[in-house]
Amino acid sequence: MKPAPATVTRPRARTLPKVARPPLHKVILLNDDYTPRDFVVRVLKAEFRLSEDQAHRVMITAHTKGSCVVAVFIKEIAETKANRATEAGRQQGFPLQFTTEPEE
Ligand code: TYC
Repeated sequence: MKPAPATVTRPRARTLPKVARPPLHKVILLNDDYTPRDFVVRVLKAEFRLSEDQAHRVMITAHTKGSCVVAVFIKEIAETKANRATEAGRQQGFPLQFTTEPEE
């Protein structure tokens, strides 16, 4: 009788958890010449739950640089929040604009 071949053991393939994360989308605040600064801050606090301090910084960044990323969310939430915030300005007659774009 031949001896049984030596058992070859290989490390088990490592099972990586495949938890797909949804791609995130940025909400971007755009500067304009007409919307009052304190109104922009108020919308940022109300719609994005930013603190007074965070909202003021985001507003000033958009004011000086032209735009500022406010926050990131899954696509649907980003779009809903951007639309609601833009609509809040429109209701008061301001051209305040929020846009969204996928995060790279
Ligand atoms: N530029 C506006 C002003 O001088 C204020 C402002 C800041 C408007 C940021 C929009 O995203 C904005 N009254």
